[in-house]
Amino acid sequence: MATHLDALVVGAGFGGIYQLKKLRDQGLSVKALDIAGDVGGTWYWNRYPGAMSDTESFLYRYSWDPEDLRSYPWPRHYVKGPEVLAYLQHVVKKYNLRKDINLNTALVSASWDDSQRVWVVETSTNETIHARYLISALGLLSKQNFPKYKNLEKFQGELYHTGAWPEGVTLQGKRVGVIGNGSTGIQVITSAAKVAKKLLCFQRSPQYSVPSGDMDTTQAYRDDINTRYDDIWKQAKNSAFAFGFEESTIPTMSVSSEERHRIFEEAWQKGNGFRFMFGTFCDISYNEEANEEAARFIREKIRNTVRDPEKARKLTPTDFYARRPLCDTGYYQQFNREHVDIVDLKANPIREFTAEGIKTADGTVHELDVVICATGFDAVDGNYTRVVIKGREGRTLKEHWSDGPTSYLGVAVPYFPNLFTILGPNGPFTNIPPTIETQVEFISDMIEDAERRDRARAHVNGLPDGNGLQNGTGNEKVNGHTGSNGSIPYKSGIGSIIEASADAERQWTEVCDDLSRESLFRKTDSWIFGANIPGKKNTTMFYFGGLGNYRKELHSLVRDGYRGFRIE
Ligand code: FAD
Ligand code: NA7
Repeated sequence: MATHLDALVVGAGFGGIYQLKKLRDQGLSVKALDIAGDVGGTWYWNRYPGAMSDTESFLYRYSWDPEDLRSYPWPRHYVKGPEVLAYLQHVVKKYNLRKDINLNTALVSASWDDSQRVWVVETSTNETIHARYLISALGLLSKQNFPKYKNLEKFQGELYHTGAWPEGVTLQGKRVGVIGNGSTGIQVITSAAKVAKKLLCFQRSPQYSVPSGDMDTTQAYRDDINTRYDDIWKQAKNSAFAFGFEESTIPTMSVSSEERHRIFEEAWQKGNGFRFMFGTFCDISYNEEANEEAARFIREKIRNTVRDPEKARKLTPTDFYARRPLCDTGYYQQFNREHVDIVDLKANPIREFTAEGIKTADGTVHELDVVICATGFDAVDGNYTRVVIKGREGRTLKEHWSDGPTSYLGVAVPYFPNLFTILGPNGPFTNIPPTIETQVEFISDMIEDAERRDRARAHVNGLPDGNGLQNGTGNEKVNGHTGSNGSIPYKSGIGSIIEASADAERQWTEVCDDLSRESLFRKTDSWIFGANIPGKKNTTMFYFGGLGNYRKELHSLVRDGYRGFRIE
């Protein structure tokens, strides 16, 4: 027997939790499911030592609960992984959401039934769910990238991926190898260096990283943030990256070299990767000369920090400073410890694993007790490739995305009516919670609009009011759940359709393509354009126009009666 819902949310991270709350508050019968054993998404899975957000604490949270915002504690300028997890668990508890979340349950497939206007969802627990709206909050960084090394299975030690870190692991006194030095790698390396007996970093590309500026918060600091919180969110949501600072409008070469150095040094002392890249000057991410100035400043810092010239040489990047900007809590400093070293994989690649450790091309077997893959994620569409989603006329999302993942606004895909993708392809590249809020609120408003039209239609036709109900009174309980306003539950019948047009998707894809054309990010291999996964098409996966402009676009298309959507 199938379960009938108005809406099903898949994923219980920042996105899924808010979406569940929002639609429940609108009175829909809604449930969420997550393959994980608890809520938290990213912060459930990434429990590796050193995990922390690189968005400052005051903006790595929801903005919509003013009381919680001002009272919930965050003792340092950056939230650590377990603190983010505890925060999300707290929100779920506070709003009594857990009863509507099925954990340890994966969405396996979803097919659109055009005659009934429902998504028919099959789960890993053999449940069938009929939902009028399907909202995927699968996360853009949650399908792990686990490189396929020869003889990996022969390794007798412990092997972990940072994105699926089990509880209870200790690195104390062990010989540890870390493959990868992106945002995650530098965090785990900085933490492991302090406890491991030996730490060997298998590095393919050196990275530019700046200090995070993490420190304890003072009461005065917190009071100041609390007083200004409304303005802080307003500024963040209207800025490009939503990291809580004003992005610079000054071209790098428009000031003297002394002034340039002073501005870089000030940002270095203050901390935060996004602030360094986008708060100092306006053109570092697309002007090669500007980029080289910033890169040179960081290279100099690396050379001045790392005492061993050979280690410093290996750690110093020479390519563009054009990946997601990193910040750290003393990454380069760890290489001044005797027991911490680097293997340069470009010069000396990994050949295979052995029972004892990792064998490199020069024939050395690096003996290790633990190998940590900090090798990142199949980002943005990675999670969608693990499930089968079939839209109108049996078209699968995989087919629709055969030339690279696309969507309208990052939230909707033509041929897939009533499917909404939180952080879908070509959404804004920002501090993520404010983008999630923007998308959840847009999706929820659009659903509310469609439901209102449906109720009006039902009223005109003399049918009972309530979410497209054509059968029943509108007051039945579905699986024991009634909407929080006491009305609602979906029973059966033909409901609304919300579908992005193919034209709107094409135009949005062009906008995103154009915006990234000049970016040096596009010329640098990383997950942002899909270049980190062997065989994955290198393509535009983000909107680089900034959150403020994205929100303006949403407002304008809503004013135009949801331009680009068919609402029926
Ligand atoms: P997620 O938190 O990824 O949640 C998605 C959920 O979907 C997961 O729980 C997963 O189990 C579930 N799921 C996936 N497929 C299925 C399926 N088929 N069936 C059922 N459930 C499924 N962003 C920032 O803005 N600032 C930061 O500082 C920052 N730091 C980060 C650090 C790390 C180590 C990582 C990995 C990411 C970081 N991010 C950061 C990005 C982070 O992913 C987002 O900020 C945010 O947590 C995303 O929330 P989400 O709900 O969209 O997705
Ligand atoms: P990233 O940024 O994709 O970094 C992955 C790292 O792993 C990076 O150093 C890669 O080197 C390295 N890597 C990947 N595959 C291999 C193989 N096969 N061999 C050796 N090294 C490899 O992922 P993160 O988890 O650090 O961060 C992702 C985002 O999550 C981050 O931006 C934050 O938003 C949070 P490469 O640079 O490709 O040469």
